[in-house]
Amino acid sequence: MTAPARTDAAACTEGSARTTAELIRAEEPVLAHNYHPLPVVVAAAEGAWVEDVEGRRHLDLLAGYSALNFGHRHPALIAAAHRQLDRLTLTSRAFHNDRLAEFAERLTALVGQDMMLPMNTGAEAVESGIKVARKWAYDVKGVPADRATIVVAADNFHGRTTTIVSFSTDETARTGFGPFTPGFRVVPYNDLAAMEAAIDATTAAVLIEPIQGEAGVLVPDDGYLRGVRELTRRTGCLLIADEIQSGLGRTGRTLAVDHEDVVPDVVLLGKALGGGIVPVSAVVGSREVLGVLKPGEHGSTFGGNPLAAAVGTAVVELLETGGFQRRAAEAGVVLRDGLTELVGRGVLGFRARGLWAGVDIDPALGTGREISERLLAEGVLVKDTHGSTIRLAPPLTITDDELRSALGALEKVLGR
Ligand code: IF1
Repeated sequence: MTAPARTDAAACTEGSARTTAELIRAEEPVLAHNYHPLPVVVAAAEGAWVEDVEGRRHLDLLAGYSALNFGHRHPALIAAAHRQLDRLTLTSRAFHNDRLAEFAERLTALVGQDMMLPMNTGAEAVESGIKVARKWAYDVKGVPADRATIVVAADNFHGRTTTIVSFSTDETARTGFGPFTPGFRVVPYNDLAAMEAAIDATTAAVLIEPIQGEAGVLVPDDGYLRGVRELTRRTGCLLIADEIQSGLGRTGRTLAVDHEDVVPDVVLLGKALGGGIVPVSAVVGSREVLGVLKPGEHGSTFGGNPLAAAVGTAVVELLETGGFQRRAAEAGVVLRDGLTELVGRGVLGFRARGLWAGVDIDPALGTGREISERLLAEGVLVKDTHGSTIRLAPPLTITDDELRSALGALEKVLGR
């Protein structure tokens, strides 16, 4: 794989104190083992490329699980962060800061909603969306106190907090973390009849991923999202779209729900909203819904901080022209065509939308983890999801040539 010239940032890794093996070994006694990372230690990055402590270059096809949609250290985002670092980083929301109004104005306009609630991580946005939906159910819909229910999809992934794993169907994510939060009903994804059967007078909302990321980039049938929108409107409950991974250009549109012209009552955003620099998330929704919050009822020390707002505004600015969305759609054709070539040659099948694909590898060739390790040796970073499925989610800044070379590495690893 021919990598571009080393970045100036990469040069700073020269003479790194310790090797890959030494750094991995050093983590072992002092770092909780909640991950099993690939054996690579990244030290610098730029665009779609990372450089490890040995000076090896790798194409990053994970992009921070879609937190790096604009590539590593996008110049406009880094500049916005530097400008703000030199002025003001945190006030708490006990006081106003001069960055939050513009962030709220431009983000709500970008996604076509009235108001936003700034948080930090995706899970915080999901938790906040759950709290707001329940409060809307009590204050607006008239559901009896503490009786609100929320309908979710099987194989969902919405984060790792105790309440969120309460409605996970992944035993690995749940086991050992009970007791769990009540008030959630799980129905099969992509099944409108099952969803309708689960909705009743207590239902505050339906919470779904427009495309299920961790489940393996599961794209629902055309019309499913419109069907959920029609069903929630008819039954008087909210549609909450978790766009934390699928949003902000990843699928070739600003939001994944845009592919079906669906406008949710609440949109949850995170990951790429922070530009890969700081954690930034948001609950963006209608005035009727977000208007239920009164002072003192919800909050966060860092939510809406001026550094996050400055970076978030720069991210919104990148998306306002539609250029990144169009690029993801165009590059998605290269990705889809390349994967189609590999079907029957080690790839059993794949699901893709924009620059996002879940690729099912023939288990006879190895597990997703083994394929990821072989791709690492070829200079390509990917992450397996479950079984023999790998997820491809490069930065939207990746070039066609870089994408084709990554697909060539996959073809080589498959050896068919
Ligand atoms: C990990 C994957 C997992 C998300 C959606 C909310 C959140 C996420 C649709 C929570 C976060 C991350 C978490 C990270 C790996 C990654 C992930 F789906 F992207 F691959 F785990 F399933 N909604 N997804 O995808 O956002 O609190 O993490 O900011 O936990 O290992 P967060």
